Amino acid sequence: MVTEVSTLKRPVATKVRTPQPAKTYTVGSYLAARFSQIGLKHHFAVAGDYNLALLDQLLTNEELKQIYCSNELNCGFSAEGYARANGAAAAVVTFSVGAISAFNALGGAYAENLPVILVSGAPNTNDRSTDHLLHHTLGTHDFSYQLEIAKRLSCAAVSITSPALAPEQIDYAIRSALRERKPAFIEIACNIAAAPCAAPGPVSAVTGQEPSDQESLNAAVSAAAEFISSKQKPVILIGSKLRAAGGEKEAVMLADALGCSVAVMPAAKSYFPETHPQFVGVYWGEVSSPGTREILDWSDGVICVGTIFNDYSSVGWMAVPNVQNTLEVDFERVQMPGRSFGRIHLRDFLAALARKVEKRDATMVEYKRIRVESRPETPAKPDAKLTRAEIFRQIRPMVTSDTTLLAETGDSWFNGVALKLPTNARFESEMQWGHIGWSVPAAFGYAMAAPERRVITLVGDGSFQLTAQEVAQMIRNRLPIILFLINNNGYTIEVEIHDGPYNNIKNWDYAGLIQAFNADDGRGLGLVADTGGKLATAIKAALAHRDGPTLIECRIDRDDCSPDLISWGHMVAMANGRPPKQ
Ligand code: DPX
Ligand code: MG
Repeated sequence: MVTEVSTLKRPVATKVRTPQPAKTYTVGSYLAARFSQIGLKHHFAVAGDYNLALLDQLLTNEELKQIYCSNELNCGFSAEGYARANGAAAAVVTFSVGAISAFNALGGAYAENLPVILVSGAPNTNDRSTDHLLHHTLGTHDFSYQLEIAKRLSCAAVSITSPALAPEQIDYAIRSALRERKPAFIEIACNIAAAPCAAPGPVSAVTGQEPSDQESLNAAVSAAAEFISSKQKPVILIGSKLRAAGGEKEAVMLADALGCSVAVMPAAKSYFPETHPQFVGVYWGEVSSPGTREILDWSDGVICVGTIFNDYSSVGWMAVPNVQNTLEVDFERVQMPGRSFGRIHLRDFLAALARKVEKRDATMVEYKRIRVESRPETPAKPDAKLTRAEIFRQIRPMVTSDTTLLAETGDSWFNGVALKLPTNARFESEMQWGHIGWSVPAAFGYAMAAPERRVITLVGDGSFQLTAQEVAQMIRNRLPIILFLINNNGYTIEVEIHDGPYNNIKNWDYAGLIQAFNADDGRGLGLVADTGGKLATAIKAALAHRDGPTLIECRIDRDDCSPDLISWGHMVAMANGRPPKQ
C-alpha cells in the first residue's frame, strides 16, 4: 500500500548555528541572520535607493543568496512560489513604487496561507516630521500610507526607525508569519539598515509554537469520535489549509484508521497522495472527478480538513456540504453541529483522532461499485492540428514523482486538475487569490527553492502577458523549467463565463520572445507546436535541455477548452448574475 506523503521542507533549519555575539550586527545583518536561521537560502529583490544599504547588509550573510527579479509584482510572486517549496520566503523592495506593486503578491500570500516576509526600504528618519517632500511618495508629508496598506494585507506589519527596537520588531514579524502561515511586512528606514544592533538569539524565539491545549484537544477528539460513530458513511474531504497546517502525514494516518473514501478540493490537489488506495478524486461539485461527487452526495458525514469553500470551489455555491453533516477541522479550531473547540493544532487533532476511531469504510465499498475506469486515450495523428486533449495526453507521462506542476488560473486549472499524479508529484495553483500571471514568477521562485524537482508550468497566453519578464530570470539562473504556453487567442475562461470584445488579446510571438530574453548569454529555448508531432519533438527537446527554461507555445483553437470549464463557467456566470435581493 502506498501511503507515503512527500515531505515538503518545513521552514525551520535545525542545523543553522545560533550566530555568535562576537560579530557586530546591524539591523540588516540581524534580519539576514534570522532569514538564514529559519531556513531561507535565498531572498528575492529589486533594488531602489531606499533599500540599497539594506541589500548591502543582506549580502554580508554568506548563507543567503540575493536573487533579482524584473519587477516587484514578480518579486512578490517569486517569493510566494519559494514559500510553497520551502515553507517560508522573503522579498526586498523599495519604498512605495516598489512595495505597492509587491502588495498584490502579499495579498496572494495571505489568501494562500504562505509566510512571505516582504521587506521595504523607507525614508530617512531625519526627513520625517519635517517639511521635506520626498521622491517615490504621494508628494505629501505623509509617509505612513505604505504601512497602513500593509497592515490590511499581512498578519504583522512593522516600521523600523530605531536600531534598538529592531530585533524585537523583526522577531515579532517573522514569528507571526511562521505561526499564522500568513505574510508579514517589515519597513526599514534607509539610514537604519546599516546601524548597529544587538545579535540575534536562538531561532526558537521566532519559530516556537504554543502546543495545543490538551484539555480542549481531548474533548474535541472525543466529540469527533462520537460524531463519526453516529454516521454510517463518513468521508474525508481535504482542503488547501492542510498543507499550511503541516498535517499531510496525519491526514493519511486518519484515512488509514477510518478506511473511508478521501477526496481533495481542487486547491488541495496533491496534498493527499493520489496513489493511496482510498483516494477517490477531486471534489469540485459539477466538475468533480468521475464518481467523486456521487460519493460526497451519498455520504452522511463529511470530515472537512482545512477546506475553503468560495464561489469558485463551490461552483457558484452549488457544492457546499450541509453543516449538519460536517465535522470541520481548521488550523486551530474543530467544529461540528452544536460544538466548537479552540486552541487545537490541526495536526495534533488528526493524529489523536486517528488513534481513537474505528474502521468505517462504507464510502469506500460504494466507491468501488461506482468507480469509472479511465479509458486509454488515443494519440492524435502526428500532423493533425494540435488540440487541448492531445497536449494533455502528451504532458501526462512527463509528470514523474519528482515533478511539480504549477497550473495558472484559466483552463490550465481544469486541465491540470484532471492529470493523475504519481506519489510525491506536487501540484500548485493559486485558487483563492487567482491572479493571472502568478505561475511564471511562482515557478521561478519554486525552482530556486527546489532545484532537484522538475518544474512544469501550465499557463495561458493571456496570463503569460502579465509576468512574462520573469522568464528572463529563469534564463539568468539557468533553471530548466518547462513552460507550456497554451495559446488559444484570448481569455477563454472569461469567454465561457461571459464573452465580449474585452476577451480578445494581442497575439505575441511567444517562442520568439525567448530569443530576445536570451540576448547574447542566455540559454532559454522557445519552441512552437501546432501539431501533435511537433509537440512530441518539442517535449523531447525540453526534457534534454538542462541549462535554461524551455517555453513551448502550443497553438490551439479559441474554443478548444476543457468541458469542465464550460460547465463550471456556466454556473459561476449564474452566481455572478444573481439580481440584488429586494
Ligand atoms: C482573466 C482570465 O489566456 O487562459 O485558458 O485562455 O482562460 P485561458 P489565459 O491565461 O487567460 C486568462 C483569463 C482575464 N481573469 O481568461 S482567468 C481576470 C483577471 C485575473 N487576474 C488579474 N486580472 C484579471 N484573474 C490580475
Ligand atoms: Mg488564453
